[in-house]
Amino acid sequence: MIGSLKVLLIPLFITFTWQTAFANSARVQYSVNGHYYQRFDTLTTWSSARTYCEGVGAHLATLTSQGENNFVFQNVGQQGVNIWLGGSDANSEGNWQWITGEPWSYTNWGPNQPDDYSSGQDYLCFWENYAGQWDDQGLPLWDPAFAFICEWEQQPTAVPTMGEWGMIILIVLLGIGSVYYLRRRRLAI
Ligand SMILES: [Ca+2]
Ligand SMILES: [Ca+2]
Repeated sequence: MIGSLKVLLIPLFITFTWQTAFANSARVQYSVNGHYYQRFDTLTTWSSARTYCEGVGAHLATLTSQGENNFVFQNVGQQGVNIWLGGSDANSEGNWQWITGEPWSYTNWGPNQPDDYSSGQDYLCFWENYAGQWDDQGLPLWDPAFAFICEWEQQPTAVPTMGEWGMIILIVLLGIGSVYYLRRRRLAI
């Protein structure tokens, strides 16, 4: 009895911990452009974050006006957390571009940024110590893992978030584990 309880409780505990650890923001719509935004708290590199957003029909957030920047930071940003955005100068040092090809006109750099610190920062983020201002971070100096914000230009289809994927995988594992456990028990009898 205690054994079967463990089989049930351990995955539930792991699932709960997973959900708490990756408490993504809600997905919100900005009425001015109709786009949707969500912060994902699974820490990952800029390139992986970009790929993830593309996989869910979005792109890393491109903040092309003060209004969009403020809305996104206030609603899905979080001070104290580093968050990747969809800008880079990896192609040509100092020549910043949005990954969508939108014009690079509005900027909101933090004090003394971008500094390409130690000749090696090519990716855009909300830096944890700034309230909605930008910093350059990432390769080629080092490849840090940050949270990130995806932007959907149209109503997103219902895709599971990373946390929900974790839940789905754990439920499947729980099912397989339970069948295995019960079969072994039956064999033991
Ligand atoms: Ca945008
Ligand atoms: Ca920097």
